[in-house]
Amino acid sequence: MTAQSRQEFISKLKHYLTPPGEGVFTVHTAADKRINLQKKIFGADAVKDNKVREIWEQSLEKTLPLSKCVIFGIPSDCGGGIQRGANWGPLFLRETLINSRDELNAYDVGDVRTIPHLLHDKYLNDETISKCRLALYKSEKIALPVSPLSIAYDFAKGFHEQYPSKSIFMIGGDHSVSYPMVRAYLEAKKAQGKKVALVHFDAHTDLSEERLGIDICFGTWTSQIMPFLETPKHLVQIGIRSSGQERAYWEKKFGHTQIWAKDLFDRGANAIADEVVAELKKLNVEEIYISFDIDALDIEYAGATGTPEAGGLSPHEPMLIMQTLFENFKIGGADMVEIAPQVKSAAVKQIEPETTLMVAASLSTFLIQAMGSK
Ligand SMILES: [Mn+2]
Repeated sequence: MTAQSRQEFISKLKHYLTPPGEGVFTVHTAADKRINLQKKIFGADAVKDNKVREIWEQSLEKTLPLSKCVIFGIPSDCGGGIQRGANWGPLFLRETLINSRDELNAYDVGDVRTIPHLLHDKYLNDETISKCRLALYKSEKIALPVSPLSIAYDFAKGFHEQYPSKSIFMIGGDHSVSYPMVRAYLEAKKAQGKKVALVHFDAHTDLSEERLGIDICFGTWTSQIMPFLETPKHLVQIGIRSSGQERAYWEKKFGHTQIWAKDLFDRGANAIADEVVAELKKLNVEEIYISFDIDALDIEYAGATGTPEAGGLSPHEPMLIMQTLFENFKIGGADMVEIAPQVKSAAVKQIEPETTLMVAASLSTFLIQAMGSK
């Protein structure tokens, strides 16, 4: 297969992505947030004169190549399943980011155009693919993917081919959206001959092999990514505390490293960070991908999520671990997933979604700045 040209790549983005904040198919819901975000990115006149798409399309060619790290939204929660609502994560988190900082030093490439009933093209028949191509691309003959995970994979694969030293900060979405991003990242780095590791913050292992017959979803994506790692030791999970199995079961089954929330409290974030760095250095890891499920944090900080869990981390703990990782490795890719701004369980006491969004924004800002700087 011959590599696609830069022009072909950009042309695909115009088809299967949307300007930032437009990936959820709706007119009125959260329109105030979308307008506020687009005014800040494109200017008030662009929004007033209906020029957002035109300016965004030009920016794909002109501005994207200038930024070391790009922001990318996958507003899909089709891979979730306990309490959905993470499809609003990309818009709400971006708006919090842009309201709390003037300069993020990252180009926002936009959102996946999301058909909310679809997950991955491999689950679809030809008739459905044709109909969805007609809906998204106005032609059945445009041979582009139609499901959010398939579009995200095509985008990330093309991005790493076109810009081998740039990084993507992805905002989800339920955790299934990390599968295409991490897979494309691992494949690209393997082709570059780089040794990389995946550091996964989460209350849950996401290591089921299937869930009701579905092999790529929020509860399975990590087990499905495992074959793309050079060794299972290149996966480190941090913050685990809600699992049907003991820690020994998972580590024995997959051969990777798990750090449960309790280990972290017993030994302290500093010691854990040093251990993780030492282990990954021993394995000659050069670069890491950080996948951050907001429910790694305690329910007190992350109530606006599908499965909030007590007994979790305080924001300064993952921050400290990520800072130590960044001092020792390049962060080559990252994501922030499972923020469901319109979800609130009865157990949540604090003001939501503001609390979750502010905490997620501060962790995200660190990751974006880190990726933009080396
Ligand atoms: Mn997860």
